[in-house]
Parts: sequence; structure tokens; C-alpha cells
Amino acid sequence: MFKTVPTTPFDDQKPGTSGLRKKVPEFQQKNYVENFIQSVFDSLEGFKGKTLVIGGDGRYYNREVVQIALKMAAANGFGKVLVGQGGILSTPAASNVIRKYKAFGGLVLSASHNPGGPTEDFGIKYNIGNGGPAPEKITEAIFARSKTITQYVIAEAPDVDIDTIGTQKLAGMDVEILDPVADYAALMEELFDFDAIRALIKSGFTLRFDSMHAVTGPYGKEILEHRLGAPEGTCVNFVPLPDFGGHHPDPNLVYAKDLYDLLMSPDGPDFGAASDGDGDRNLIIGKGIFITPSDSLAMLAANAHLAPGYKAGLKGIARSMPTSGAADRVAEKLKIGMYETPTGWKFFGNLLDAGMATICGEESAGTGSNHVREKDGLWAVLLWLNILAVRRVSAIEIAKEHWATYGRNYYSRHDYEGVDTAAANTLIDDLRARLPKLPGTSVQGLTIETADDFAYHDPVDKSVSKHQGIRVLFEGGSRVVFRLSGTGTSGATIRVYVERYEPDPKRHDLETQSALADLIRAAEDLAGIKVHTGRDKPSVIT
Ligand code: VG1
Ligand code: CO
Repeated sequence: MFKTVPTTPFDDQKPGTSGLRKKVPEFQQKNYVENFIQSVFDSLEGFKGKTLVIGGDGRYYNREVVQIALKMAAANGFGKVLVGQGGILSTPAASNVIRKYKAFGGLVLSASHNPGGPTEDFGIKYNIGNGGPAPEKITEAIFARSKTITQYVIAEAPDVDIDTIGTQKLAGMDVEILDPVADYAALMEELFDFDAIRALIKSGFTLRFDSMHAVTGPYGKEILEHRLGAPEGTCVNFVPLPDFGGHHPDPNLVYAKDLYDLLMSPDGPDFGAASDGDGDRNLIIGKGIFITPSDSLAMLAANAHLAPGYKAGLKGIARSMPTSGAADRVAEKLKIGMYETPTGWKFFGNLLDAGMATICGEESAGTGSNHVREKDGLWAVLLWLNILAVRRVSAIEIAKEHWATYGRNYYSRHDYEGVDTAAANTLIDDLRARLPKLPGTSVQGLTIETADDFAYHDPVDKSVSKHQGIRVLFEGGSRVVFRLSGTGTSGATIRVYVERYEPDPKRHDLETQSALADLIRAAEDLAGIKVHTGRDKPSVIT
């Protein structure tokens, strides 16, 4: 029933910021998927007879990998596997299923906002029993194992019918196919005041939710249109496609420009939102205003008590280091803890488990809370709607009032994609070497206060994560941050994060790039991006 297959290691199965991501043809190499999944299982202990969750964002190769994972789970001794119908589970829904059914862990198949299709991206991520991404200790063990693996085990059995809800057997193991939306929708009903949102929509408030042909289509339809009564047509691009219709399922101002333009037009809806490939990111645009993810985190934190799930208040807020300091000012006012973590959701898990943080966020359009252990796109949309339903003001009014109270953090990220890897590494190494000499010097008329290579000391498990981004802080609270992406699949991506704090309400209506112009020039002077990469402008500005 089970067979042992000899194999040889691949040397490139190192999980990045969020799991292993590669081009589909790389995953299609003989034994590539099997090696990685076996390396995951070999790095875990005590799962015999326990439950595994499997689901993905529906992209090209999802269904094939679900079958491989199922047969390997059976051969490795799992007692049961829960699979989203059709192999579908959004990342936050997978996190919820792991928690709700007390599973041992889960395999989430996704390359998130990266494009999908036969020559595009695929990914595999392992989540632990708290529903969150495996911590570095485990991902390092997986990588180490992948370099020495000599065999894997797999059931010799026909494919499982993953499209029919119910329980079946696979080589002695139970396989239960679940409705991917039901448990998640129930959780959202617990957290938010659906009656208030329904009343807001009934009063004529209009919205649009763009699923970008990715996984949140069925979730948006069920929750926004069916349960909250938004009219049909509110959800657009709601049919998940294996290649996302040929687009980048990345909800930012570049790839969701149509939505942005609509919200900026006089007859556009009151509120617009979008989510990414696997449903964990969110884009929030009020009529006439794009809310940056960093601002959204701060505004949601300041107003979260208006939603039933958070009426007791927040224990603390956590944000990734490159995320703007807007949320810090909210935490200060609320007199609650504020935590600064490295990029990637895996670093929030301990803070959430320990009850130290309630809401977390990243500048890359990720926001979430202790309801699951992943960022959650639709959750952020619903929290915004709940706040708007209670306050009955527009998103732009919420933003302006917020800035008047706390000051405004102008913020932008400049990405240089597909850069030569060696050149990108040299740029970072050069900058790192110069860090000790920077404080006290000036660039573009700005005086550098401190400069360091961010290291995180986890307050819960005391682990230390080094080299998490280079930050240069200027007098007055402005800063630039440099780091290399850990999710790309070709070459390197240099991310430059630029932030200026502006306390003066008279200066809250500036265009973002011009408000940051001197800092953007300072970033170039400091890092020599042009000299190192030959690029004179970023590929994507968000
Ligand atoms: C990017 C973002 C990071 C996010 C990660 C996974 O990582 O910057 O904030 O957590 O993607 O998000 P990197 O290493 O490329 O900067 V997702 O929605 O792609 O799972
Ligand atoms: Co994602």
C-alpha cells in the first residue's frame, strides 16, 4: 500500500519569507514536491494519527500537489487530512481550520500575490498547530533535511475525489473534504456586527470588492453579497482562475489600478477593496483616498473597539519593522504594548499566542488579529466596514481626523525587481559595512541619527533573528529602510521603504512622492542603487 522511493536532494529548497516559492517547472521536476513535503514531515515530531490540513489558492498545479500531499500524509502516518473542497482554502481560512479542528498543522499551497500559470509561480508553506507559519527553527530544519534526504514514502492509491464534501478513506487514512468558506464566514460573524454593516449597505452605502480572480472570490460572494446584502456586482473578478486571468493577483496601486481609478471618480462607490492570490492581503481605498496599509493598521487599531470581537480593547499592536510608525502613536495613546518584528507573519505568532498583541500589520497590505495566525484580507475589509457602519462617516473623514490627532506618516515603498542577485547582495553588504560611520553625518540636508542592521529578539521564546533589514533613521522621525525580498522567484528584489512623519495638519494634503522626495534622493545617495544595479527608477512604487 505504501512505497518507499529513493531520491536525491535538491540544494534550493530553502523556505523564504513565506514558504518555498519557485516557478512551476521547477516544482514539476521529478521528486521536487515529494522531497520538500517529506523534508517537512521529517522535521516534525509526534504527528502519527493526528490531523493535517491541506488547501491552496487554486493556482496552476494546486490540484496535483494536493494529491501528492494526501498520499504522502497517509504513508507518513497522519490519521486524518482535512482538505478544502477543490483543494481550495484561503490562507486565513486554512489557519482557522487548523485552529478550529485542533489539527497538528497544515500545508498551504500558494505563491500568494505572485502570478500563476504553467510558467509562473507556485509555493508550499507549512503551518504549525497554532495556525500560523512555521517559525524559523522549523523552516531551518526543513531546509537542512532537504539537503540530505535520500527517500520519501507515498501511498499507492488512486486520486482522492477532492470535489465532493464528505469523508473518504485513502490507504487507511481518513480524508474529509470541507466547504472552504463555511467555517471562515462563521468566524467573521462572531467578530463583526453584521447587522450594522447590513444596515449601512441598506442605507445606500456602495462598495466594490475585487478578488483579482483569486481565492477570495467565493468568500467575498458569500459574506458580502449573500450574508451582508450587498447587491450582486459588488464582488468583481470573483471566479478563481489557475492563472488569475493572466494578471498579478497583487492588490496594490499598480495591479489594482482599475479599482483605484474607479474610487477616484466622482460616481465611483463609497468604498473599494481587493485581496491577493491567497486572500491574506488587503487593499483599502475610500472614495477619493487610498489608505496606505501602514495607516490602515493604525486606523483599525484606533477604532477596533467598535467591533464586537474587539470591544474589550486591544492588548497590544505589532508591526513589521519596515511598516510605518503610525500604529506606534495609537499604541502610545491607548497605553498598550507595541512590538516591532521582522518582515513576515511568522514573527507575530508568539506575540499573539502569548496575548501580548491583538492586532498586527505589515506595510505590504497585510493586517490581521488574534482570530487566526495569518494576515487576513477580508477580515480587514470587514473591520473597516464595521467601523464605517458604526461611525457613519466616510473613510476620508476617518483618515483626516486620524492624522489631525496623531500626525501623518507619509509612506512609500520602492521595489527594484529582477535585479542581479550578486549586485543586490553587494549593495546591501556595502551599506552594512558603512553603518557605523553614518550617525551624525548628513545626506540631502537630512541628519542621520542612527543606522543599524535590524535584529529581532523575540520576547517570548528569546530567539534572535539577525539581518532583517537596514534602517537609517533621521532626526525628526523620518527614515529609509533597505532589504531584499524573500518571496521572489527570479533574481533579487531590492525594497526601499521611505517614511516621513509630519505632525503639522497644514501639511497633511501633500502628494506622497513629493512629500518624500528628499528622502528618496537620500536613499539613492546612501545605497548607490543606480551604480550597483544600473536602474535609475524602481519597477513598482506602492
Ligand atoms: C513580502 C512582504 C511581506 C509579506 C510577505 C508574504 O515579503 O514584504 O511583508 O509578509 O511578502 O506575503 P518579501 O520578503 O518579498 O518582502 V504573501 O501575501 O506573499 O504570503
Ligand atoms: Co498573500
